Amino acid sequence: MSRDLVDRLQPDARITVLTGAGVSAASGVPTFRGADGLWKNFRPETLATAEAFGRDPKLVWEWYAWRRFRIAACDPNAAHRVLADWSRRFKNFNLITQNVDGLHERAGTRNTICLHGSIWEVGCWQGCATAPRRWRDDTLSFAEIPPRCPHCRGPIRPGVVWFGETLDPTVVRQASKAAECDVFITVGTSAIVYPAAGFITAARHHGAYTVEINPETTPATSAVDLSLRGGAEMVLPLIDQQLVGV
Ligand code: BV8
Ligand code: ZN
Repeated sequence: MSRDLVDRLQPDARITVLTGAGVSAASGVPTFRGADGLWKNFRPETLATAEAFGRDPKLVWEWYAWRRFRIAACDPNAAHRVLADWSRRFKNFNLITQNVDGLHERAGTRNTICLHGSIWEVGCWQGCATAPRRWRDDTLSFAEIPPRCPHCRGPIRPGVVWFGETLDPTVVRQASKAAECDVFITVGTSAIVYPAAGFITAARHHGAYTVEINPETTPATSAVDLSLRGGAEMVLPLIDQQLVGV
């Protein structure tokens, strides 16, 4: 394992990790662009939009219900566990995730910044005055599709950020702050979706030592200092074993 990286993972170093669907692949959660990402031959980008929901909320909810059931049967893997442990052991640790599966939280990770929301949250599609912007509801029965808003009986929508929708400015500010760090590790992302992928170059501009962990090359591979080819569930425990005195 590269000494360059291990030597920089000092107890008081500012460490930020960006994760994508690849970190949950070993848990059995389908990735977006992997072969298992397709649902009923729909490309995720075509279903994860407000237009798609407006056109056919039943179809879009069937997709989110399918993902909820798949994710509910999955557990955090060794990659999630190492990152959760690091979030407790390193004083200045932040985790920025694109994942909506909640597995980082279930692993007990502290300082998690969820860029794209959570599949376990919902919101009122009409944005009625009485409903909070988002609320957690991991017990939706789907007896009725689309499920109904308890305040206005209009449809509710998944609490995720869809393509073409802006991210929560508070969350973007937190992630931009976290990109000001000493070591920035991007794990299991194809680095195609923005603004998420932009934090890799932002960290570089802040002088961070940048690392990629991915079995495949991505558009970020040529932009980082170190690119480690392998599964997150293998590579992160290997790095962790090298850490002494942290
Ligand atoms: C926005 C929630 C303002 C929903 C998601 C600049 C340039 C180009 C385009 C844009 C741009 N700025 C904005 C855009 C448009 C768009 C965008 O980026 N489009 C892409 C397709 C080019 N961005 C937006 O719309 C964003 N909003 O910018 O608002 C605006 C509005 C309009 C116009 C301009 C600006 C909102 C983006 C958020 C969308 N919501 N998710 C849901 O989940 O249902 S994105 C979703 O897709 C995920 O959250 C994630 O972000 C992305 C999937 O990427 P990955 O997670 O990386 O997964 P993927 O399958 O692609 O790759 C997995 C990787 O893991 C692979 O590399 C694989 O090799 C690796 N892997 C596999 N196994 C393992 C592994 N790695 C490690 N270990 C393993 N075991
Ligand atoms: Zn409502």
